[in-house]
Amino acid sequence: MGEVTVQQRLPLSDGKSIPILGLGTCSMEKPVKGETIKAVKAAIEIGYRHLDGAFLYGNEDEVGEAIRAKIADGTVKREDVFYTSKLWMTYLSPALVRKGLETTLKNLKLDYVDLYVVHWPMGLKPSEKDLFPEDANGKILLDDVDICATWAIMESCKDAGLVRSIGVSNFNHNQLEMILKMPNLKYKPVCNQVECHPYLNQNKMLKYCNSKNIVVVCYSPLGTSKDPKWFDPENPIVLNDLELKKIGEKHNKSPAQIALRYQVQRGVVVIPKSFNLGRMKQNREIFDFQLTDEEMKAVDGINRNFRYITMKQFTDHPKYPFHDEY
Ligand code: WDT
Repeated sequence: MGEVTVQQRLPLSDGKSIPILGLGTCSMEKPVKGETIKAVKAAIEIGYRHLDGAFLYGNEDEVGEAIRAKIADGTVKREDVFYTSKLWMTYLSPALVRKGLETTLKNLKLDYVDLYVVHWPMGLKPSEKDLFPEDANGKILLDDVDICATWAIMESCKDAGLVRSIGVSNFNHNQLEMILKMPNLKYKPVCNQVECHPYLNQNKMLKYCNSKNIVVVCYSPLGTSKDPKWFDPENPIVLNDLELKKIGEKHNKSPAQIALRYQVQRGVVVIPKSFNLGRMKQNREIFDFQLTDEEMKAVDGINRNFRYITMKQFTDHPKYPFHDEY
């Protein structure tokens, strides 16, 4: 075990690379001031070199403070830490992309991010004040932005040195295909960050992305939180799965560790969120064992194409990504 394996990286199509394990930093459920600083510092201390954040999460100031503190105390250099941020839906129009990124950089007090992704292919009416702008009747204001036009500005942000790599999130394969077919495409998306876990294994998306040299980054690799905002009590619970339990017992590992190992072993980046030191450590103990081919197949076999993050409120959006099969 140790640093060499925890800090294992996958190559990106633009010549850079990404650590295969990252720490999710979304704590919107119950934001506690100072909690993000503490968690991110602890994560860096125990070997995490990849943090996944977003403007949406409202804590990039704390993430930035923690990274800067661990640089100042000599634990890491800036180039050792990989930070991902995401362009929020109200900033998709070409005139606002750069502003979205600059706001993130200002909150972080960093001069670049390693990876910047388009959080969703769906635009919302431009707003610097609301994440979900509404009209007077409380109806959410959608905006049908041309994602290729957004992408062209993402490219210029890379050329300006504000980001090292650019990617997308929650795009279906037709939306990815639209970007790849842009007549003046300068940089391909290096990744597509999508929900992925044993109950939604994304085999088709993974195969498509592999064929295009696009890395799949999987969010909610353990399933998702119980926040009633997006969790229905009827939902299945990945971590209670008997197959994962059974495989775990053979290796003296938890179902969570099996679910994470499954992803890294098939070349997928995982970014489990935890601000609990014990679980942050557990989520990192996945490089000292291997699943057999049969065990990998058995995990594949429990797929049920079950999505937790459906964004049901946006099914009428012209760019809603989940009407298509993948
Ligand atoms: C309310 C607000 C519902 C969670 C936002 C759904 C949720 C994006 C994370 C995220 C959303 C969303 N996260 O990292 O935990 O679907 O945009 O990145 S959301």
